[in-house]
Amino acid sequence: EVKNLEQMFQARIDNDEKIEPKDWMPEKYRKTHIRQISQHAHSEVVGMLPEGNWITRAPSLRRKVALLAKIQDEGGHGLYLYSAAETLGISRDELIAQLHSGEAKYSSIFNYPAVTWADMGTIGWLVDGAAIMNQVALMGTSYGPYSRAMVRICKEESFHQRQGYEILLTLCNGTPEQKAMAQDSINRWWWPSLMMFGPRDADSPNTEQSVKWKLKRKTNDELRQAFVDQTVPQANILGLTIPDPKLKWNEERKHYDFGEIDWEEFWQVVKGHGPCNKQRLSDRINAHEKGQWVRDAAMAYAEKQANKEEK
Ligand code: FAQ
Repeated sequence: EVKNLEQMFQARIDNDEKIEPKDWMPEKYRKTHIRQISQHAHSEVVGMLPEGNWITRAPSLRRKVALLAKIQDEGGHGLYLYSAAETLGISRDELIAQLHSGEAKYSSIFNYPAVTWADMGTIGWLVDGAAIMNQVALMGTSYGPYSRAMVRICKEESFHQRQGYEILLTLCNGTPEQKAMAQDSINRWWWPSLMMFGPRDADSPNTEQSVKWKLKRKTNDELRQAFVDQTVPQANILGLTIPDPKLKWNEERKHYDFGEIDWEEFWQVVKGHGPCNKQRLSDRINAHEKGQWVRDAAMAYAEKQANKEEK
């Protein structure tokens, strides 16, 4: 019986139909989606922290306004994604508890520190750039609520990316010190950005099944290669050097060849031992606890409204 249902389910996916919350789905499809969508949501929310560090130190009012708007967008993305995960039968409280206990992951990239203003440019350019590469593919994902959330998120991310690139363009056209600050920032963020796409396909336990279910429309290595190909010409316009001596156009493959990622560093960060893992998690837990009064007030208000309606 279940086997039959599974075959029919796979046939719908092969036929490019979207799966909706009330449709029958294999338990593993549900679990895998809760895992990926919630980790994506956690990444957006934790991702507010490195840039939050610079709001009060932005060099002009205009920069401050744009940065503030971008960070607010990230919070919004987290909320859509938590809502999409909730359609799979898990509560937001459970999801947040999984983040706070360390059971659920969030993107490795947000465990690196943002130490100069140039990092605001680089995060927008490289981190949002990598996020867009991944999320444009996810617009075609098979689960309806996730796919639809991606449409708006991608539009907002492209504003974020241009916002970052413009910060770097300004620095690169500025004084030698400003250009050096931009170069230093690229040196620190380049490799962690490539790590955002996850392990090599050969070392990725989830890819094969996720591609079959069209949760993933492209593999980790395919997206990483597309990101490198897209980003190198943008670095050339800035006049910045990508810190990879093996980076070279391969005329036969029509792609850039690039050096090996430090996978030891990647797994250390994923397992919680990166430069900022402990700080990020404790900042999140702190913010959640300090926000208890807001949740209490919202609940009290909702109850009052419900009582009014009854009368
Ligand atoms: N960091 O078998 P796979 C943003 C884990 S963008 C940490 O390949 P999968 C916007 C993986 O979870 C960033 N962990 O896994 C923004 C799995 O562990 P598990 C968020 C990683 O899921 C910009 C294990 O390794 N974007 O926030 C990472 O098929 C600027 C084995 O890996 C998304 O989440 C990593 N980099 O592929 C915000 C996109 N890579 O769960 C603020 C949606 C892998 O079995 C500022 N997610 N792991 O315990 C995806 O596309 C996929 O989940 C991948 C991983 C591609 C990330």
